[in-house]
Amino acid sequence: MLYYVTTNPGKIREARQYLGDETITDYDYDYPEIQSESMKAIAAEGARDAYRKLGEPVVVDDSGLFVNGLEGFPGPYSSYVEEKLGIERVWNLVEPLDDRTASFRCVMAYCDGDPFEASPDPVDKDDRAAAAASAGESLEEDEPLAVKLFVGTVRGEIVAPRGDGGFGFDPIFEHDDSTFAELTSEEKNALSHRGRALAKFAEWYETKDS
Ligand code: ITT
Repeated sequence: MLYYVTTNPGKIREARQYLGDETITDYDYDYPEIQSESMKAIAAEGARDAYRKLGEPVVVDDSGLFVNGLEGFPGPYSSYVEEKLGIERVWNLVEPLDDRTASFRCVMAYCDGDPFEASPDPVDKDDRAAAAASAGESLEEDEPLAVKLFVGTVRGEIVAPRGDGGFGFDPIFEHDDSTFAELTSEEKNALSHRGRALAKFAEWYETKDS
């Protein structure tokens, strides 16, 4: 069984829709997010931490909204911005801009403790070294647990909120004339950052041990 590690029920709903109920179990664990601007580093360290805690194969999904007219903000700070400002105020910030284009990005990190062929290493070595240094430690000598990363992105535009489906920033993210909140999970998965990352993951996972 594979554990999808998140505190966000919206992510679980979409992962279940894509992978099927029998493939994943949700694991409501708030893994510590390292301070980094790299979503790959955040997801990789999150997956290692969750695997160490659980001892079972895990997937961590770190996602963010990147608004081009705001130089990619909120990006890795998306969760904080959604919580503190809310999507209505994000729309208010973006509305006066000439460039309202944006993208969603999802990085999925898989770890099962096996030394399988990992994503090109060291994606996050600098971040791990910085995190260790700020904690007054040196980077462990041993090889870190292998992590495989899958990235999905989708482009769109920030618009006034529409629709009551989805979650998070979905009501203000428009792609092909619909906001993500106007789509079913299945329709969203067919286009979205998460759906694209899930497709890459599912293809790899199916053949992993063969
Ligand atoms: P976990 O870290 O526990 O998985 P989270 O909600 O904090 O949950 P992220 O850091 O990946 O997850 O998400 C950053 C923000 O982006 C957060 O406010 C989410 O609600 C939002 N978000 C993530 N995926 C989204 C999606 O598909 N559609 C809309 N908003 C999304």
